[in-house]
Amino acid sequence: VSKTPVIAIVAALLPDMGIGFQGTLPWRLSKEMKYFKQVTSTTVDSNKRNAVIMGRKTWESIPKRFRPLPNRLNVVISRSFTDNLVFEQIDEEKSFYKINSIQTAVKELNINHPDVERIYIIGGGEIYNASFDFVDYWLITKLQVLQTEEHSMIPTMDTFLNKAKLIQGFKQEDKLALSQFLPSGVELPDANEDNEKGYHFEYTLYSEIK
Ligand code: FOL
Repeated sequence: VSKTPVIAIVAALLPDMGIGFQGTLPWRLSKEMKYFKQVTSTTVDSNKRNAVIMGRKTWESIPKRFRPLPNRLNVVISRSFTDNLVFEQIDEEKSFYKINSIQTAVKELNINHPDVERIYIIGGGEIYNASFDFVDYWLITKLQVLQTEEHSMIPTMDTFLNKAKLIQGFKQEDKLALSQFLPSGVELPDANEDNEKGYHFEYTLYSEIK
């Protein structure tokens, strides 16, 4: 895939690489969601915007009132968006496109959208696992369930990322590198770490091993 804008995966995951259960996120963490929104919306150049690429199931998991995700060019991937209409613009104002493959999506953004500053791949499992080979960065929120004496509340998961591919292809950058990677305006907590609803989480950056 030829590419100009930086392409980054944005994901929140548990230590076992779990990201989802029955088509949705197993947690509802408002601080983490605010970070997701800021990261994917903010650009350095105010005349540009970012694109978010997602699979059809992820699109359907976003509450209707929040989609298309505002201030971002939304691209939804589905194999059933086939035939000759590979790049169909559904609604110009709402900037929601549907495309039949992720490679086509990246290509089309490169060719027809010079106003796109960064491309963020926002899931889900199938899309992430198909993107390892051409993404530059991973913005991973590492979640941990805080253990209490009575019980651990680790949610049931049915969707996972490919850990081997992450470890073999990417290396974790330090905390400073994350703040330098993100446009100013994206707020990071002290030490890039936070807590909410029995979860501890750390915002991290991984870059491709060249
Ligand atoms: N990456 C990270 N770090 N956290 C996530 O929760 C996450 N979620 C997805 C992909 N990557 C992620 C996919 N799931 C919304 C809902 C689900 C979703 C992604 C986005 C959503 O509604 N976002 C709104 C804000 C909603 C709110 O304020 O509660 C948005 O405008 O981004």
